[in-house]
Amino acid sequence: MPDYTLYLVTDTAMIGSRDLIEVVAQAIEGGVSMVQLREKTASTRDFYEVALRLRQLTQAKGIPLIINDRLDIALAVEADGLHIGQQDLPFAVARHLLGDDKIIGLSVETVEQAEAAQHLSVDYLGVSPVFNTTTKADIASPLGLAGLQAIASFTKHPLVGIGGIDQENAAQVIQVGAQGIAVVSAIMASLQPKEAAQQLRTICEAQLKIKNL
Ligand code: TZP
Ligand code: MG
Repeated sequence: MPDYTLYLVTDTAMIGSRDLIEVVAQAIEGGVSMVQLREKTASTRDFYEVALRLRQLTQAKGIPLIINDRLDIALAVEADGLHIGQQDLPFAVARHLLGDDKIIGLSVETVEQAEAAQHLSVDYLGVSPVFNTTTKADIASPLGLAGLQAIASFTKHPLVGIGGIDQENAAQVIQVGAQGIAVVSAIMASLQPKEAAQQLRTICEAQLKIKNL
């Protein structure tokens, strides 16, 4: 099973003039265990090229690279997996095209969607959003810790919480049942991505250790 402890989702709008690969490299130094390349405005060529560069970095560091939404890009760069939402390609189509060896994550925004995912061979569910966030537009209302806990009570899939997670609330997300946290701004918007990742990793690891006692 991949290490979901600290899952970084990229956002180039948050890094100013910094180089994306450099920011991600620092975050990996700090303890990011998985990286999702999420590009909502890039051209296909730009998306492909940044994915290739990120592929080299993540491969060298032994960290899984997941591509958001674009199955063609995931295939083209031989990424480790794909993350899809409810409005993206149907899960079964993505699984068929990618095969059983790739990681596929699915976003769920309601308990019903998590129930519907029970019979799917997803690798993990992204529970979205746990808290309020301004990072993503058109977002469902937050599930809160109670919603995440409700999903954790019945799902057979590993859960990764996303949305508004930072150093203040990361511990609770793990406590109520997530295997890890996914963050955008807590790392991408930080001018010290390594330190931000280190703090988050320490918090999550401490909670996972308690849970696994
Ligand atoms: N999907 C659900 S919430 C979200 C995404 C991509 C954005 C999370 O960003 P942040 O900055 O960690 O709240
Ligand atoms: Mg999507």
